[in-house]
Amino acid sequence: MYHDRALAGITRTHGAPKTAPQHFVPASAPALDCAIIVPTYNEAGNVGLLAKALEAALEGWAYEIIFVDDWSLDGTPDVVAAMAQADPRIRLIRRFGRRGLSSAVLEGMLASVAPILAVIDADMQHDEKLLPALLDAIRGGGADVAIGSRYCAEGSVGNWGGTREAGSRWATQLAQLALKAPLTDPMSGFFAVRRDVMLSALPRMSNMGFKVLLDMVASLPAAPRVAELPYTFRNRHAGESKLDSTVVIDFLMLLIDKKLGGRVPPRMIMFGAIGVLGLGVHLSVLTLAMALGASFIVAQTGAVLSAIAFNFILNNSLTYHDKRLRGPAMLRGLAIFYAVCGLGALANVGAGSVVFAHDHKAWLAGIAGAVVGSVWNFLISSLTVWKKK
Ligand SMILES: Nc1nc2c(ncn2[C@@H]2O[C@H](COP(=O)(O)OP(=O)(O)OP(=O)(O)O)[C@@H](O)[C@H]2O)c(=O)[nH]1
Ligand SMILES: [Mg+2]
Repeated sequence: MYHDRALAGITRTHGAPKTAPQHFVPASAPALDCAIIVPTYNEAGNVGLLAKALEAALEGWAYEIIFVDDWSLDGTPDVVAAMAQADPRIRLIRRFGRRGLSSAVLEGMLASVAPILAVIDADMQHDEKLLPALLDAIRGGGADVAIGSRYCAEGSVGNWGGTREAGSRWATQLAQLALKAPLTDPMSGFFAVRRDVMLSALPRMSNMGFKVLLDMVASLPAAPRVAELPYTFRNRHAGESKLDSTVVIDFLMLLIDKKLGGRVPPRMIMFGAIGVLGLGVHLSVLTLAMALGASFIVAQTGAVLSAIAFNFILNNSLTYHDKRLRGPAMLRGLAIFYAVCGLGALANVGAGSVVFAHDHKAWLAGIAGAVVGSVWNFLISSLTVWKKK
């Protein structure tokens, strides 16, 4: 029998056997106290230093370090593989054709049977000397989640620029919207969690973007007992940051997903919001073209074509930034998007006509047509234009 109810639930959903073999007799003491999950993308210059620092910090703990690498091309997997050959406590998971910090961390966690799971960045920005205190907070039974915080007590973001610090504080405030209990640093990438607690959050996690702690805590069935311990964020040791402007989009989509309880895909909300902006573009082009003396047919055609192109460009760089089309693929995508939206307009008129025939309310028929057309555009374009990955 599985003793872990959350795991048993997940296993059943995916059709695995309901009972485990009975003949295995577990050793009295667990072989592992904890697993340290390290997501990596092009961190060849950091992983060796981190492994050494973790070895020193975790003296006395039975641990494993799981590096989860998304096919780095700078040699990171080779460095980790060499370390894993020399030290059986080090493991490597490689993922091909995929990127994503949150999903990498989760897959690393799921690959371990250790009762406590911790996460630390590869670039030495997190103070590994805090790890024993984080792990102890959980092992002692006082906390379900223990977080290294830059914003509590004497914690600090180190020498960040003003803009990044302001952005992080703003996001931290906004993140509270999705949480049942406030956290001083919900955006922290440095934390430890009891394995069964993580598993109980898993079915409701959005699993997207950079913010795995926020996603996990917001997905727990009940507010967890949290320990927040201060540390000072250090400068990246080697390599480049993977943070770019798209993390803001991912963050907003994560918040939307949490606030709506996962009922409406956040991409659909984003697609709809861009559609509303597109309406503004449509009306502006129409007005301008008519003011310049164009006939209605010409002005309206120009407005439709511009609004569709506007929607395509914004959706390509925001809603689907993780599947962004570039170069010739982008032109091909735009052509398909025009075709999808053309059919969407037919669906719009068809649905509107049905409602109008039934109700004779033009505004209701107009809204019904627009909703059907927009949902069509979203669903079909996600299956045709931005389908890969
Ligand atoms: N597996 C995997 N790891 C990633 C991915 N993106 C980032 N990482 C790792 O996640 C950790 C955090 O990424 P960073 O780029 O350091 O992000 P950050 O610390 O918020 O930003 P900086 O302060 O600029 O370093 C690092 O260990 C990265 O190598 C990814 O797509 N897949
Ligand atoms: Mg970093």
